[in-house]
Amino acid sequence: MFCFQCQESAGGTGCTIKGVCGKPHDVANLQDLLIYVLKGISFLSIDARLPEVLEKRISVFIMDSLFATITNANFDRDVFIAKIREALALRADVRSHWDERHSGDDAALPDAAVWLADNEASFDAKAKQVGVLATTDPDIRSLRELLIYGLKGMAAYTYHAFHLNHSDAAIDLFMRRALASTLDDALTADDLVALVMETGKFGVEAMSLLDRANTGTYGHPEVTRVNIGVRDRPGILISGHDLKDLEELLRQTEGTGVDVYTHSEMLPAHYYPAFKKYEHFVGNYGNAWWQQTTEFAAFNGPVLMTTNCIVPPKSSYMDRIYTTGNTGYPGVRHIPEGPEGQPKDFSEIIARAKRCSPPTELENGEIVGGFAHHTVTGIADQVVDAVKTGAIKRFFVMAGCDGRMKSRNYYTEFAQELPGDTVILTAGCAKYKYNKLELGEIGGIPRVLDAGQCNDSYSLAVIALKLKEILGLEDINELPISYNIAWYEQKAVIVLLALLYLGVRNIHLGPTLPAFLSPNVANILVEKFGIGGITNVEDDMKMFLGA
Ligand code: FSO
Ligand code: SF4
Repeated sequence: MFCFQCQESAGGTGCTIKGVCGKPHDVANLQDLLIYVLKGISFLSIDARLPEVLEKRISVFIMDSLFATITNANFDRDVFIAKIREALALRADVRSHWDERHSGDDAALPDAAVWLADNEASFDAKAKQVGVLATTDPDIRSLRELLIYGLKGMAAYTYHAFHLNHSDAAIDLFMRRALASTLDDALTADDLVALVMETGKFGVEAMSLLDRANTGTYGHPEVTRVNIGVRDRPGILISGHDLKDLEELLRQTEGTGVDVYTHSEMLPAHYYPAFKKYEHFVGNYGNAWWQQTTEFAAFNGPVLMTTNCIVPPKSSYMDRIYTTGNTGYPGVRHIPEGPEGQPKDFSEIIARAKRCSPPTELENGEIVGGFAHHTVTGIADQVVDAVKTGAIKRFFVMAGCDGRMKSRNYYTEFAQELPGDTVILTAGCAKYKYNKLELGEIGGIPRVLDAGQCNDSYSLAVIALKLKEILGLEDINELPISYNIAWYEQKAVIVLLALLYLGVRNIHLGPTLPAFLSPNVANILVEKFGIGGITNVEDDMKMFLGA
């Protein structure tokens, strides 16, 4: 195996024996093979006239498969074997249409479009040959993978939108074009840089689509105080990003005597008006994904993982953790899709909860959030006044991810050291590094404004564009906003590419720069976009504040 798609890759270069995340080597290889077949499907689909039903099948399959290969989403070998079989069957269907317009000669096609096998041993053998290292030029490899990781993040967001009946054929077609382009040895580094930028453009579209899906279905997030304590009834803890799963769980638990708590990236669900009517929707339990092994043990009740990030479960709670959607872990019960568009059946989890003790209290009090674009643009005049009077000197976008590395304590310290006339704009699980600090307010505006999940980084871009408009600025970079972003997995990659596409310069990315950026590609990002890393709080503070 060779995987370097996340920030915690072994030695900062790549996992080669087993993932630091816990991904076994055979699963890593099978994920590579699945992506390889997706490239073949994409290649054939671009140049074939396909019936609408097949177009749809391809789009959904690509979206699902890319999402399943994101860091910490799915560790289940059987899932990937089944997906590879399904991919080969789908590719055969696409091929039959491709043949209608072409000579049908295999020799003219890339291997990804014709390679075939029907047993696991052959899958394992092929998987070893088609991974990241199959591209030998380090810069081309780096750009191809940057592209693929951006697509993975994009797919995660379109997946959630799709399940709320929102899709965009232009995004789906771009995904295919981008996947197929990674098979084309004639493309130069410049061509690939252009495609990476286009990925950012479609990243903005994907986040906007999901924003419309979430707000159109559940209302606009409102400023909300979220309880972080517990009650004395059994509970279910729901983690991940899927609001539809949460909605179905809340409906099915109503009146059962079982409470529902959010975990990690599900926290922002509390900001949506549609979920406020549920009296048994108690609060948020715990912190960011990486602390789950201790927090899930203490929760005492069942846990539902709707998306990444799963840490390999401890035996103490292995029998009460469940996966759904694109997540999976061997030996963990998976809740399947409901039949023919019906809701998923969570009755087994609810029955399990009733046999459990209430959660052990980890902390108590409240945290505040809900500062997505609708809320903040609603108080834009107040914000602009605060900027004009100098009450707010600078905003710091500190969105992205949290993670295990001790070096991430930098972000807590950075938030603490920021002067009192600055405001943090956050989204994603990065917030857990500072969302429980007492950082105060400026004229009634909290100094940490949480927009929501990592996909709600879109809101931060909308807010920036609105401020630019009100202040009559030419360029988004003239705003008093600095970007100090923490990344971990591929959703953060698409957020980064989206910000670059929107013209944001001088983004600082930490705690380390991606291992998949070759020195030359990293240089391109530095020269074209002013991307930088982080050093230490004191020096970075001086650099950001121009002191
Ligand atoms: Fe975090 Fe995990 Fe939302 Fe990611 S929970 S790390 S960028 O999946 O998606 O912020
Ligand atoms: Fe390693 Fe990250 Fe890949 Fe897991 S996802 S195998 S930790 S690089």
